[in-house]
Amino acid sequence: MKRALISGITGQDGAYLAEFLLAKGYEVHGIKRRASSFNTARIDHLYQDPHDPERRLFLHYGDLTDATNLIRIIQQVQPDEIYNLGAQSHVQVSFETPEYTANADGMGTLRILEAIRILGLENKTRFYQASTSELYGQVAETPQTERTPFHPRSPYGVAKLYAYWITVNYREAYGLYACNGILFNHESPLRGETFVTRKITRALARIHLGLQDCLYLGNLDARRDWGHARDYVEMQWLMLQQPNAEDYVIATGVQHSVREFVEHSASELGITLAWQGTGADEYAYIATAPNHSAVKPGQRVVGIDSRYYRPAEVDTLLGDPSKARKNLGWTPHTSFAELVREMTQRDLALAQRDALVMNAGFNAHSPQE
Ligand code: NDP
Ligand code: GDR
Repeated sequence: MKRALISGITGQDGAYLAEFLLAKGYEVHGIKRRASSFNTARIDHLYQDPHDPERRLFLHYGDLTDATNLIRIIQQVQPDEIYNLGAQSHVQVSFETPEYTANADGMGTLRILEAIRILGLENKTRFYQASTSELYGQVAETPQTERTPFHPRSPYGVAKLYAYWITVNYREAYGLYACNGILFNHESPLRGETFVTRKITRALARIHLGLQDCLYLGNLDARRDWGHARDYVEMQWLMLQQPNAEDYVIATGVQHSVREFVEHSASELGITLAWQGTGADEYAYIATAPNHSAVKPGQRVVGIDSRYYRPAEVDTLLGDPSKARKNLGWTPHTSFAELVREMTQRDLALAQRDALVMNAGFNAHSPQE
């Protein structure tokens, strides 16, 4: 039985990857952080009774900023594969916590690679690094490939640039099977609520049911290549099953703006929007809505809040996944329309649950970004 260790198992990708590897028959170990409240909601459905002798999912307390802890976990687990998905992964937050982001996202990667060496696991353990299209930042060419030069635009992007190169360096210097998946944005119903796609689907569902008044966003014209996380974790695994370690771009090759995402999600709820104004004064109001909706024509439901503008923005990203298609036979299964539909419908179901709870007289307050 193969053994995998996942840092960031409690995150979006960690949850999909753990499920994927368990289905493939792996024994799966994950690193979770100590938090003041439960933080395993995304993997609770995979939970197995710790007393079950057949169980194949194990969680270890740990942190990418703690080398001693990483060495101990890796020594104990002796993994065949390590997936380094753990990170402070929010680009805007990285401007507010740049040193921590560098420590967890940059140095954290080095700590795992060094642990593999210290423990003499160079010939046993394969390493996957969660690299990102944020490396391209101010893009030098479109679409972006494995050969496009990097120009990151945030402390997050710069920390991930270090992680990218240290992964390449350990491959070249010590012969480690170590590779970078340069993944473009990927989303799902498990996406963190403060990333733009989930923020949109969650807010529009709540507005539709009368649980929220308005959705405030930043740059509506940012363009991204959005895929589904479920499709992308398959690729993370495939990259570690090859004869040679190589780096791959993972993307759909299709791009949309934040504004288009808003419009698609609204239309999933039967709502059409109309836009007025420009720049920071732009807003969207209801053009048409179904009779059962809490919103009415003319009502403003999307506005701009300059808090969500970034000190340096990545305006456009579009990936070319030809190498992954050719060498690994990988293609994404989920279209943009299907992704928006799945996310919107899931958030509508969650909002309906909150509405039921509130109508029954209970408190159902939900944090709003
Ligand atoms: P999430 O933010 O959903 O998950 C991040 C995970 O990392 C969580 O489990 C989090 O724990 C954990 N984590 C954060 N800080 C630390 C730390 N110091 N030590 C240990 N664990 C930590 O991210 P995604 O699942 O979306 O992304 C997975 C990886 O892929 C990340 O590295 C991200 O940067 C990268 N990436 C993501 C893309 C995307 O579009 N989703 C695209 C390209 C790259 P907790 O639950 O306790 O917060
Ligand atoms: P990103 O994702 O920065 O691409 O990083 P995010 O969803 O945060 O932003 C995408 C684009 O939308 C614009 N935007 C807003 N973003 C947020 N979060 N909130 C808003 O209100 C808002 N309004 C407009 C942003 O300016 C940006 O242009 C994600 C993360 O998962 C990274 O970890 C990963 O490496 C990259 O994707 C690829």
